Order: sequence, then structure tokens, then C-alpha cells
Amino acid sequence: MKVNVMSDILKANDLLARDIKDFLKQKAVVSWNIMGSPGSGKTSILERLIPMLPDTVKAAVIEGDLATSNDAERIAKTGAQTTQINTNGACHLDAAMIRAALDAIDLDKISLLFIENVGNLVCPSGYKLGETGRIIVSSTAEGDDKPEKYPSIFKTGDLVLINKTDLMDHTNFNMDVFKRGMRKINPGADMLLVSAAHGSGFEKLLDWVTQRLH
Ligand SMILES: Nc1nc2c(ncn2[C@@H]2O[C@H](COP(=O)(O)OP(=O)(O)OP(=O)(O)O)[C@@H](O)[C@H]2O)c(=O)[nH]1
Ligand SMILES: [Mg+2]
Repeated sequence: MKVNVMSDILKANDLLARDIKDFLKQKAVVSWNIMGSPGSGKTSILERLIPMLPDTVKAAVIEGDLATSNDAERIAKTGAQTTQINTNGACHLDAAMIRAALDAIDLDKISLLFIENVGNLVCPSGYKLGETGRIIVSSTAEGDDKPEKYPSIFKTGDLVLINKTDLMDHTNFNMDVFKRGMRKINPGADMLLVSAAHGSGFEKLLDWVTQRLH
């Protein structure tokens, strides 16, 4: 009896992800896998960030969603090339989905690719997508204990965005507790405080993203 089905799936995914990573590198495209809870503000952050990019930096977005095209419709309004993946119930994107979605994107026209993963703090973390790196979005409304409660996702982030800072005074979110938890789980990750609703922190986010272009 074969029992290592899950590890076989992950191994196959990793191999394809490595090919995607090489391919995107050849095309000089930097890609960010954006992960976080449902409603943490992943789409709102992209809606605000993409119009701030300099004219010389064109972005495309792959939108992963369980069932709808709501987010893709929102992102398309920014003018970025937008491709929708419906996972039909799966709680994460995988490399094969990204490989298929890339066929619909004119990679010669872009230097940045954002991949909005399915809103979930557990499932997406084990699936590499060939991304350059990972941005984790966590919002003040979710509580300050999330890095320690969901280490598998927070430990893989290159950048953690603490969103909805405009709501902080209406919650019991303690920034020191969040940062301490993050330092324990992933001391190398950058952290930025943002509000997608009000725009605060977005100049710093823009710098972070543009400094990492090829
Ligand atoms: N007050 C406030 N609301 C925000 C902020 N960012 C997002 N929202 C609101 O939070 C809700 C969820 O935002 P989305 O951007 O759709 O979140 P998401 O992470 O893309 O959600 P899923 O794709 O469903 O996982 C929306 O009603 C947004 O308007 C923020 O900085 N402050
Ligand atoms: Mg979204």
C-alpha cells in the first residue's frame, strides 16, 4: 500500500514551481505570492498599489478565488493584465494552475506579477508557485496573535503587511505583541504598517516593491 501520496503531490508541485521560477527569471519578471486570511485586504492593497507604480513598471495579476471573479473584476479596473483562476473549492493555488494562467499573460509587457492566493492562513503555505517571494497580509481586526498561531504561513513571508491600521483604535490589537510574535517565527521578514482604506504606508510599500525589481 502506498502511503506517501501527499508528499508525491508536493514534490511534483515543487518541480513545476522551480521551472516557473526559472522561466519568470528569464523573462525578468519579479513575482509576489500574496497570502492572508479572507478579508485581510489583499485585493484592496493591490487596487491601491498598482496605480502608484511608475509608468515604466507594468504589472499583471493572477487572482485565485474559490468560486467568483469579484476580485479579478476589481483589479482589472487598475488597467493591469488580470487573469482569474477559480480553484473550484480548493483552498490554495498550486504551480500547475499558475503555469496555465501564465499562458494568458503577455510576459514581455510586464516586470511585476502579483499572485493573490485564496484567502486562507493554512493551505497555501506548502505550495510553491514559482514566486520570487511572499507577501503576507494580516489585518488589525484579526488579532495580534496570528503569527504565533499560524507559523507555517508567517515563517515563509519576505514581507508582512499589517493592514487596516485605521481600525486599530477600535480593536484590542497590540502592535508590540504582533511584532514580537513575528520576530519569534520569522526574524528576517520585513514588516510594514498600511491602511488600504486610507493609503497610509503605501509610499514605503511602493519603495519595497520597486527596489526589488530586476
Ligand atoms: N477599514 C479598512 N477596511 C479595509 C482595509 N483594507 C481592506 N478593507 C476592507 O476589508 C474588506 C475585505 O477587503 P479585500 O481587499 O476584499 O480582502 P481580501 O483579503 O482580498 O479578501 P479575500 O479575497 O476574500 O480573501 C473590504 O470590505 C475592504 O474594503 C483597510 O485598510 N481599512
Ligand atoms: Mg481578495
